[in-house]
Amino acid sequence: MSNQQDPAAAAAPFDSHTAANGGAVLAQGKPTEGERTIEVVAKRFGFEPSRIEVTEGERVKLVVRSADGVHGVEIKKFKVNKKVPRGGDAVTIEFAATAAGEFPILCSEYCGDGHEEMKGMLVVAAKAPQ
Ligand SMILES: [Cu+2]
Repeated sequence: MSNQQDPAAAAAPFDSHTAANGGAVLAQGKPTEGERTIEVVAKRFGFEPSRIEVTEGERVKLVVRSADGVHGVEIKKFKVNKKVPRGGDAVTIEFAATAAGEFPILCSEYCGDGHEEMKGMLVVAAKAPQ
């Protein structure tokens, strides 16, 4: 047992990272304040994850790849509609989740017999009152 004090802790008596980001970081890659990055895989016939949860007011960055052929990502509420090429190249979609609610994520490129069933859900949680 040692009573030695950690010199770094002694030099920094205040916790310098207070909740500037609200602690809501599931993001991958470099953290940008107020932005959430979510990796999505589009495949016949669904999105992975099929349910994406964010908070009202957040800027959302979807990095979408196809696991097979051409697909599309459409979220009408936020005027998102982007083609996802075959071959796995990433497509980046950025938008602000400016309204709370549940919004369908659709495939906007016909991709086969299950195309109509290819749906996800964007869930935007209402911002907690300050
Ligand atoms: Cu599709």
